[in-house]
Amino acid sequence: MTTTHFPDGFLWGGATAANQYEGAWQADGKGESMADHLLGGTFEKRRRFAANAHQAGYFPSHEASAGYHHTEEDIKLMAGMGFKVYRLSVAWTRIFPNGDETEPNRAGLAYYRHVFELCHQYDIEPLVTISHFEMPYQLTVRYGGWANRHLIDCYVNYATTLFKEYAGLVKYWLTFNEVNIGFLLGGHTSLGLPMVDGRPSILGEQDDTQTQLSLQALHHQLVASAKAVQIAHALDPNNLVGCMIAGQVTYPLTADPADVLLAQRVTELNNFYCGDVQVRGNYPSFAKRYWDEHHVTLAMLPEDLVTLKAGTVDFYAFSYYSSSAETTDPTQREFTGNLSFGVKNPHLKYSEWGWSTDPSGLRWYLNTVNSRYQLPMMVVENGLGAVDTVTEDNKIYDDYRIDYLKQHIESMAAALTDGVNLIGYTAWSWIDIVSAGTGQMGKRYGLVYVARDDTQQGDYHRIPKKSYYWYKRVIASNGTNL
Ligand code: P53
Repeated sequence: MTTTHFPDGFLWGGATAANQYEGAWQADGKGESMADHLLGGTFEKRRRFAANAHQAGYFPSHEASAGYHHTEEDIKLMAGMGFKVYRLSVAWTRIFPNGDETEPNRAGLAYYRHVFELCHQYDIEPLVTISHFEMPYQLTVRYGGWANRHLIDCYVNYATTLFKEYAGLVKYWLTFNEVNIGFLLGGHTSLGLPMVDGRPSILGEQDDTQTQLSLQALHHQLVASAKAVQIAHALDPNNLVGCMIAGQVTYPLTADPADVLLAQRVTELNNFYCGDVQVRGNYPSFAKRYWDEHHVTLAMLPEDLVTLKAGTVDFYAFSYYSSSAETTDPTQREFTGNLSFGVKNPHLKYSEWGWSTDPSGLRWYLNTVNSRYQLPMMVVENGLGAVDTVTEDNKIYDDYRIDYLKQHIESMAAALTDGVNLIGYTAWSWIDIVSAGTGQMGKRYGLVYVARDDTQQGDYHRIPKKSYYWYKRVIASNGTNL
């Protein structure tokens, strides 16, 4: 048992993303995002992308958790837990419906202003993800998504609009959610690449052509991110801008040196390809080998290297859910879960969606990143997607979720004793939302239940779960009463 030592002012809170939480996909002038075009799926049945978001079928983000219509109630619920920070994303399409307008949509700006003002009334600091898997669909239609350099200008205009509009209201920013996930998943919708025959929605097959396209798109995102960092700093020195990396912990399955080497290579590619660019301002030394192996030639302007160097982030934010294992033994290869990588680790338990529970992995990751970058860190996503049952008297006893969160908070406390500079933690998600990977409401992450299911039944009323009251105690005791 570790004694917990969370620093004073530690930023306890929770997170959401607009496309998974807000719904109201066409309210007040909002345009269609990539996420609005994704149909619902399951663990077994992958989500598909539809060119027409008005066609028959279930598009989970259209209504999501109806957060847009529960603003006051939801912020009050967060305040009830004693949140110090609320991580949310701005839907780009509420501000620029097509993504490339010059003038923003005033109604969209007003909505988030209201959200941020309410947060401050309760002393909750907003932490804003500028782009969380919800880029405007028209940027794909008109330009082919992030593979087109023009997207940098569209993003910079959008980010600059946010920095100016919310000056004094928001100081913590993240440029792109899980910026590393787009190419790892072989052309995720966050890259906005055109979809062929409904694919790749999520989890495409990776071939070199797709790697080329994904890495080119990613390069543009990294340049856009670095430009945004510089603008944020120039406009207000109080702005703190972070990267947001999907934290990928990969162990060697055995002590066979070939497995150890493979795990190291996977770890470096998955985390440091993007991390090094955003934190150190240049591509890591292994990038060239990787490009050569996959016949990738990136179109890069000389000025890009200057931009990347000048636009490094102030803190390192990441998500952490589970760890993977890798081996060179072909007989061990099997599919472990949706959107998870590697092979099954016999030492770990897996969720209904095939994600391992590994709190030690979080300590490993915090230490690994700390050794490499020595930056303040924030865990901005961590949680358990599970099926919840509502009792006859309307209660949800989610002891499994409490257990998961408790173990990970203990692991953070242990990492603090190792000397890492951890400044915040936002549970994913503090309220039930649509799963990004499967599109299900039934894969619930919340500390608050939302009465809505995958058959589209339910009136969205909110019920605090057992974990809600538990987390309130954790925050009140600054992480000592777990
Ligand atoms: P869901 C892949 C692997 C790890 C995390 O995931 C990932 C993804 C991409 O989906 O995404 C993050 O909802 C993401 C959130 C998402 C959360 O993990 O598939 O930033 O939007 O909801 C959990 O269970």
